[in-house]
Amino acid sequence: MTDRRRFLKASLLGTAASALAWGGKVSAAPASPQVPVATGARVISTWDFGVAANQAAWAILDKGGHALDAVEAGARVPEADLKNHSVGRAGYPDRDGHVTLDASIMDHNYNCGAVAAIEHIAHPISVARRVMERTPHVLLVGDGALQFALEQGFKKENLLTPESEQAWHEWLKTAKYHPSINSETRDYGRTAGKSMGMPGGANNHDTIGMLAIDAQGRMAGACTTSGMAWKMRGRVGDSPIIGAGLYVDGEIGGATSTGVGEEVIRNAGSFLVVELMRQGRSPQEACKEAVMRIVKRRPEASKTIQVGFLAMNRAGEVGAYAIQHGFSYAVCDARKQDGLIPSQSLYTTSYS
Ligand code: SD4
Repeated sequence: MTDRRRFLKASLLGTAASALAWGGKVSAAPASPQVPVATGARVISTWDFGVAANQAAWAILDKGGHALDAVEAGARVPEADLKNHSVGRAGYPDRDGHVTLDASIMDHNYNCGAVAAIEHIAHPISVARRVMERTPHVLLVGDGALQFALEQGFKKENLLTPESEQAWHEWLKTAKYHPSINSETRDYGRTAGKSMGMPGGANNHDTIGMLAIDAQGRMAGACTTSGMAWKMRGRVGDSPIIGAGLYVDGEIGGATSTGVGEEVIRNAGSFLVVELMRQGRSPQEACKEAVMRIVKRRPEASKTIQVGFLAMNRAGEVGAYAIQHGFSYAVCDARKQDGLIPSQSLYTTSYS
């Protein structure tokens, strides 16, 4: 029996069992559109650093590997990159100088795991996977997440590099928290970083969100970040919140987000994108609608913040949309391994 047939059978049995248990009727879920399953593997990621991440994921997908292994391997690339100050090791710290990381991972069968505000561990995505596979829980935070990681054999290290520490000291001179829109160092970036006194106008946010579909049609997603630079101690963004920064439904597709996490959490953003796809929207239409809900609810705030969504349905169709110009995403499949695409956005010119 294929994975999908086994899953369908299990969920039908599960639904029937719970209906019997409480003696009531199960209200019908909205009908899923008949989206055909993709015929080949594909992986997509947020931002330009997604190109390298995709290549690591592709090395697994190309050999017929599992989408879950692919997104984990891909997400580890920016986590290890010392030049990347928004993910993993060398991530910019909070306003008190602590590097705290958030990550989540999800497969096509609603299995998911996450860690939030974890310190001293360079690969939170792999800890998130262990939470998923080796605990009865979905989310571990702070010291508890660290304790679990150490028990699992992860290495404790200092994640604050001299460069990040210097950037933090620069920031302390004004100590103003104004999330910038995009990274200046990105191909499609802008210059807001400079106003924060960061060396070279370095960015204060950019998360990697990845979605993959493998040769067997299984989907998985991963999301990992150091969150907003100079955030309050203990602040957690959307990235480790299943349904906000990441959501995967093997029947429909997946979505992930980048940008100001508070706005994404308020709108259960990635879950919303997947539900819109369930109702028949294309990934592109679903991402646009999710962005427009944020804009509609907070029209003034949305002029100065960035939020971007990236989605792929189980047919392998891809879409993205952002509030501000400058968001990009990388697509990799058998035809092309290094594609980088500028996302459509509401505003096409800069506000800053
Ligand atoms: C957060 N969404 O912590 C993350 C940050 C981010 O692009 O995506 N930046 O809110």
